[in-house]
Amino acid sequence: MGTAPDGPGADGRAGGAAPRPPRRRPKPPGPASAELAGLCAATAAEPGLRGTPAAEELRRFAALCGQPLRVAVVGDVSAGKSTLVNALLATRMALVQLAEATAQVTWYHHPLVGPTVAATDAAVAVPYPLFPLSDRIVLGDTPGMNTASDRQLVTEDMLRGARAASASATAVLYLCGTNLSEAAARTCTEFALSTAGPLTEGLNVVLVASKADGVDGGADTWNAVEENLLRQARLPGAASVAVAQQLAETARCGMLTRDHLGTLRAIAADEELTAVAGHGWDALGRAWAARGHPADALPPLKEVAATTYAIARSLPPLRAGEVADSDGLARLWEDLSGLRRLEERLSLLARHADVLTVDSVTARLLRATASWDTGPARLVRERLAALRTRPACAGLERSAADLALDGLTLRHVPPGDRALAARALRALPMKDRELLATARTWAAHARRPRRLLARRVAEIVVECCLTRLDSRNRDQGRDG
Ligand SMILES: Nc1nc2c(ncn2[C@@H]2O[C@H](COP(=O)(O)OP(=O)(O)O)[C@@H](O)[C@H]2O)c(=O)[nH]1
Ligand SMILES: [Mg+2]
Repeated sequence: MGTAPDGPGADGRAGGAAPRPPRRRPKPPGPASAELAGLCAATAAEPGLRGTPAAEELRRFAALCGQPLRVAVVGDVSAGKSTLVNALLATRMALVQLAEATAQVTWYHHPLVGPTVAATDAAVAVPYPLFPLSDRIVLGDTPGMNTASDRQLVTEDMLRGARAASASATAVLYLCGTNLSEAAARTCTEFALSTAGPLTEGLNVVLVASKADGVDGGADTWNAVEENLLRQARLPGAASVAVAQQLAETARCGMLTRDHLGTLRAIAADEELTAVAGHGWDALGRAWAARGHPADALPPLKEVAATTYAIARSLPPLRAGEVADSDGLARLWEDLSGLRRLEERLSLLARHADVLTVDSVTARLLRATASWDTGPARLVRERLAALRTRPACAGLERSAADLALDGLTLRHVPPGDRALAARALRALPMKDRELLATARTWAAHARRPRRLLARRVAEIVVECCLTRLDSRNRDQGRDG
């Protein structure tokens, strides 16, 4: 499946704005996930379990623990999931169309990761292409949530981790437009609860205000849309990002040509056309025809731009001579699309893949044990409880607290305090007095009556500062 990729330079097309895919090898989540993988594999090999469905499940969980962060793109039919997947892949792999298209979850992954799933009727894996984040995430395109058929069951099962564990997601991008329906909010909450650990509730959910080019009204509009989604989700750890994915796909996949640029330049050079450029295709089309321009020049631009949002916003930089060629136009549209902000959020989640993976696999494994025999179920529960005390897991709490610093839970804390906490948690250089001041400030935050999660994060920051001070004092004691 999928359309043929458009190679840079093919058909006179521009090279696009796609950053070069990394040559780096895929990065496993981290030491705690590796330890959990070992636990699963060792338990699967126990004499009492060999050959049972529980052993099979454990082996799949073990494989999951070795993969980069598994991110599923979820939302209604035609929300723009496949278009967003193409933009992130920087290649037109996923089939884009108005009707319901995707019948399986398709996992795109670095060729050196694998196999990410056992191919089934519910999921397939595609070890191609290298994409900008391919060393850090495995990306899943999913059937829409509101399909007329049973296809949405495939997505619901994947989110719940109900079918083969290996087909499940560790994080989701939920595409929802400007409003989050009650049903969508419920789906996000269920996913968050079924994958969360003690500190990670909702941190693995990103609400994407998709097709944001349809929302026009100045720079603050997208911010307002993002805030609105966060309020509607009522999920403290969640993040939200507005994205115009079709612009992103056009820019990233080398779809802009010299002809597109020529048409835009003609609009930019004409005051009357410029005045109507942001008012929709009909108004622009009428003015364009009235000025005697060829009728066949506008449709190709409409095809790659969707709405006139990007047309209007491209005109000032064009008139200022800031766009030299179609590559320059692609970079501008990539900026306008908001895709890079979404990639930054994904990179951040990938940096914390260890805790997100351990928490989601643990939560799912615990649920899986409910249908096992008591012996193996108890064994796994005991081993999971012991896992958290291992040295490999020592950094998990700090990692989760660091990620939570960004979210709604800690919005009430001044940004300066949060920045210091982040420095402390990431073990960045800090003077003794800075560590002490940070410990005091956050001890005060911990005493304020807030949600349990906010208090716990504050306590972790304090513990972290005091531990760092303590180890320094001990070092100095030894030196002196
Ligand atoms: N206006 C606008 N339309 C878009 C955007 N992204 C996708 N579309 C259109 O929405 C339709 C469905 O897109 P698709 O990616 O196949 O949606 P999916 O069913 O969620 O995978 C297609 O006609 C796209 O051209 C966007 O950023 N802006
Ligand atoms: Mg699709």
